[in-house]
Amino acid sequence: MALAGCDSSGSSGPEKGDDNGAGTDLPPPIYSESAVPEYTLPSLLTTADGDSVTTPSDWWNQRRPQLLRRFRAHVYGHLPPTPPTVRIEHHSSDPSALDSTALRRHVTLHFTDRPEGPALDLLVFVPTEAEGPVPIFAGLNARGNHTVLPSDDWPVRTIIDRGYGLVVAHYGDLFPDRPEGFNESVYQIHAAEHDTTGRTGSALSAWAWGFHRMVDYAAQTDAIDADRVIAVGHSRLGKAALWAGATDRRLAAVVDNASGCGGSALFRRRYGERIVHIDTRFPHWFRDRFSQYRENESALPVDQHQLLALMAPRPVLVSAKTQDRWADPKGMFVSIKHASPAWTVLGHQGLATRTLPMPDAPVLSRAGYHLRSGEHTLNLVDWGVFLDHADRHVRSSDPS
Ligand code: GTR
Repeated sequence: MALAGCDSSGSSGPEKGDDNGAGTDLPPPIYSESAVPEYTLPSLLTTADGDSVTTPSDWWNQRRPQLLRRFRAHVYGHLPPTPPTVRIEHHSSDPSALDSTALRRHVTLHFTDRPEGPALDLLVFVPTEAEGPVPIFAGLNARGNHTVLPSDDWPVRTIIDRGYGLVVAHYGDLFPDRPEGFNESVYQIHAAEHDTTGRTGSALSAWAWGFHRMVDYAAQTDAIDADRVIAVGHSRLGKAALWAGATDRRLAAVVDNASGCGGSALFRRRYGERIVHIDTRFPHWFRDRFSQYRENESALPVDQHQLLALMAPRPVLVSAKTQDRWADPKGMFVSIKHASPAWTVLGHQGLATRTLPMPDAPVLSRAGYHLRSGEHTLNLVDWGVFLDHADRHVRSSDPS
């Protein structure tokens, strides 16, 4: 079956025009629905003991903790420990940024008493017109805080004009994005007491931990409503945002932009990027044991609809792009569709469609899906949809 609305050109694959990863022994990616194998997803609403999950108490007390343990054990590993205190160092504050529509702050979060200890630089924007604490998008960026203001990825003025704040940090402060990055990562805060090799943690867990620290910052900042922090991330940082939302219920919502493999796409479809591709090129993103599922997806005890379900009943928006075959836009849809029963068990509406929506026709239910025409990017069109979803489910706290 062809993927309705999804183009066959353009992707975020390793080598444009040669998605096989030239010069490697990696298998070529599957880009045809007819080549997607038959698969059975691991059950969402059956416990490890075979019991059906029919009540919120079954979910909260049994199934959710089981799923979290499995994602830690097999995919992302453990997060660095929560620091006992987070000290905020204020560097600068400009109350008339963006034509006086925003207060801009630059602060550093310190997690230890050691001046050389790992720290996280935050760039913060809050609307000056706001009455009371504002909801805020929290994001990690891949190119540095200084690149945020002029970039398409972060349309700060639009976000501010819609009444939201924005807090961003550079992901490299948490875990430099290379296999040996563990040695300079936030795992070093507790290196003495923990695994010193990094094999039971991962870069994705360190990045997820960074989102949690942004909630800590929100909780200490009067202008921000710490109960309405929305994690947002693109691509590898979309994977991190999802894992952050799964592991910290203080995050009010998650927006996943093109997270693909290791994010919201189903591993078992094997379409586009597969475990063998991602774990060969980026072994540090995942914990050690994840490698055993290369070309053996069906042995993995979890799949990514279960990751999305860990967000329930909070709002989550999965945003895919038609030309982004490497990230499997249809796999991201099927995943949120199969996650949806978790919202239902918890008394909320899940995904409001059973069929893949047409491009550019976002489904803004509490568990939402958006297929934007175009490539593997994050842009103003995406943000328009994120803000609409947030208006409906975070700002107005719509109970549905
Ligand atoms: C790709 C990777 C994807 C995605 C992307 C990105 O090379 O294969 O999983 O994370 O990078 O983060 O830009």
